[in-house]
Amino acid sequence: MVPNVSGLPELKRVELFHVRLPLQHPFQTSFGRETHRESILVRLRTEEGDGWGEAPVGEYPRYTHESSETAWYILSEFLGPCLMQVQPDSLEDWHEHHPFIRGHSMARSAVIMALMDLSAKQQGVSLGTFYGADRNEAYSGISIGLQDRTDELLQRVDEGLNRGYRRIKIKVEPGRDIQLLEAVRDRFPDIDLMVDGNGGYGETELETLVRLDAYDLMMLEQPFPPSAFRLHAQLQERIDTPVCLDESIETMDDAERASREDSARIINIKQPRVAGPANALRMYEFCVEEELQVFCGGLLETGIGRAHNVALASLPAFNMPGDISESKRYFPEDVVEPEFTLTDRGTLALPEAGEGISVSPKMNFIRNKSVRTDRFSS
Ligand code: OSB
Ligand code: MG
Repeated sequence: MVPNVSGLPELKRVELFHVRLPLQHPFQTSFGRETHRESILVRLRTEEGDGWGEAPVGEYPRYTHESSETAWYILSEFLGPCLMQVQPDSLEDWHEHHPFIRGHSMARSAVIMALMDLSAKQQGVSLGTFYGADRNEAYSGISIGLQDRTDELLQRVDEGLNRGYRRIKIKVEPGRDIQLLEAVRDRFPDIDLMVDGNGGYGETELETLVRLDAYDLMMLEQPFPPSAFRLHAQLQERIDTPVCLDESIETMDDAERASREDSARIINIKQPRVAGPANALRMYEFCVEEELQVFCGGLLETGIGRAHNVALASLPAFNMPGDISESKRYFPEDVVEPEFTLTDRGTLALPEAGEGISVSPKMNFIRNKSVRTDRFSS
């Protein structure tokens, strides 16, 4: 259930940070290669403390139409100044009074995240508890990008398993799929394994994708482009492996369509892609009712977005390990302390007795990594 957010403290200031962090390893998918992570951090300042959110947009509009440039535009031109004018007392208040903006879910999500963080802190509970979690940790898995060589991929899988991750996801693309799975399964016959195509496949590759059914995969994520509901349904009909939709699902209507048309058995829920935690919680409830499995995805977030992901993925139905790994897998240094580290249970845990996001942003480091900042006050 979406928690009741009301009686929010007066906003003194809105601050935006466009950060750029080097990635520990370049991340390559069927849509491109990234060596740095760009993200927009939102800080809502009040006398009672700060609320934080993140739009993990990336430098280029590849995963969705959003990029650091568009999210900066939406947040600095519209949402930031408007927050000061509206002074939202509740989420409904914000929804009613903020300027209507079509799309740009990640920019809008960052604001809703920050309001949720403020509200949880005001009530003295962690975000996970605020959302109805019954545990203080999220099951953790890793997502490994395309590697230049197969032996490098095997090495990365081996490292992840040795580190204690509960399952491995590998990226695939046309021409680099069956041969990768042969190699991984040959070396690691029994591990929990999944693949993600990031929309790189087309109708002509349907037969190849059907052959992936033989590799005992936990799921086959988003092989076809976002709008290809029918194609995903055709594939799902022919394989036992559950199809999971990521890029296809931006709204509740999309989730309903996937359910109605049997395009998938699993929905990858990412708060930024569905315009924030309130919608993510609604989608979670819908999936539970419709007996769709939920999976918590990630977008190479900094510690701030990661804290929001851990909170969501602590909800009971998230019982598959999500794409939520420790800070050091992504960045040499993270923007929060303590950094996220893997527990010996293969989970990411939030500090006990934490409030809201339960981690502290490191202001000097954030300023240092900012390529631009903006602020709005009353
Ligand atoms: O498809 O899940 C994806 C990162 C950027 C864009 C899309 C995706 C990803 C990931 C990273 O797979 C998962 C993570 O944050 O660990
Ligand atoms: Mg994906």
